[in-house]
Amino acid sequence: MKKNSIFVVQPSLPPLKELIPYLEQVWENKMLSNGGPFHQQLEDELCRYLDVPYISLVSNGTMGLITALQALDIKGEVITTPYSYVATSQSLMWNKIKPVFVDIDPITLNLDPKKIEAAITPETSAIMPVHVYGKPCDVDAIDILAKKHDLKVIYDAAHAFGVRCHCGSLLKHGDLSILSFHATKVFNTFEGGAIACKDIKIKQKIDQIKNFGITSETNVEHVGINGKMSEFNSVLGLLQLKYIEDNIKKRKVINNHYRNELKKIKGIRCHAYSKVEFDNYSYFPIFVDDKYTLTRDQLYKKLKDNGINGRRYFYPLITDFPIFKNKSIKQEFNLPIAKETSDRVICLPIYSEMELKTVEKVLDLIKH
Ligand code: T4K
Repeated sequence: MKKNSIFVVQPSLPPLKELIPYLEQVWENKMLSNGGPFHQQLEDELCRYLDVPYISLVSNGTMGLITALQALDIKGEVITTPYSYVATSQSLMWNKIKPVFVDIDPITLNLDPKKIEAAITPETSAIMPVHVYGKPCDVDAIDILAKKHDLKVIYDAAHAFGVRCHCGSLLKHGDLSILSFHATKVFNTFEGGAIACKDIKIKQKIDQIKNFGITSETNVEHVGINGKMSEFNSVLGLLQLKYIEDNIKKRKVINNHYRNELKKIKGIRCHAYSKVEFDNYSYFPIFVDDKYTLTRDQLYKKLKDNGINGRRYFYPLITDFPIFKNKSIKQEFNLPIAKETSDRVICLPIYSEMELKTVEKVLDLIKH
């Protein structure tokens, strides 16, 4: 990492001095993992903050996706998006499920519900959409499709911490929603994640699966895994929660400034989707059109050469990685919108402590 470089994100951290009293309690309790008191407290507080009935904490978002698929016994084929981080599809592969890729909607940049039905086969057992950049999928249309075809819906909500749509918490949609608390996310516990669910029986099964499938002191009923969150990460989560609203507010200021200035630049488009009741401003993607003076990659390089490390989330498309082109999942990909989006995107730096002068520097580089 070059000194003075600006990255696509800088993690938000609570004041270090606030961590010490919590750690003293952890030292006192000697409960470091396997569902200690802070783990329980964080689950309770997140249920309240996110307005969901149940939360199961996990060691990271990917583990959450893998565990969720196990908990719902998903097999065969799952319809998903190629425009995401590779973890979405990898969680399917880990469960020996075939990802079936469907194109995205040009406005939401999420799985296009109008194209899902044509991809359903007798082998389809679920849909795994992603709320990319924290912008909601067309959850109502997906709900209707899932009911009609008796499919489960597992939302990859890695980017969508705290997001609310027209009917409240976005995490209430589908059977399960998975959050990532990775360092690069709006809400981080260094590493971590959570599964939000509505059914106590499913929560219990998730909690068993993430703890080696253990159901009692003398019984193991599921092929489980170690996907638990530690007390240290849980403590961090409790502290981060105190600052989340403030951090999101600061991101909003940066988001609005970017938007106001970028709309003046020919050939630069911002994310068009505005149907978010409460946004978390987790990413700031721009799309570089032919009318701009540089290509996407030239602009990406120009920014990088000047110390601004944007990221091309999500380029290449998942379907372009060799692991998704092997025999067992070979299929004809017809993904023009995803391809076009992936070829034009750059995510600009956005984080709560980002200084206005840094925002101005980014804008100046794009303007001139
Ligand atoms: N589903 C979706 C839709 C996801 O986007 C992700 C993860 C997942 C599922 C899986 O969730 P987890 O299992 O990760 O909980 C990053 C993250 O590693 C990944 O969590 C995230 N999505 C993805 C979109 O971005 P990279 O390879 O771009 O990360 P990296 O290390 O290049 O970090 C980006 C920049 O952030 C760095 O240039 C510097 C800065 N940074 C990073 C870290 C880790 C820091 O300043 N401090 C740090 O500690 O994947």
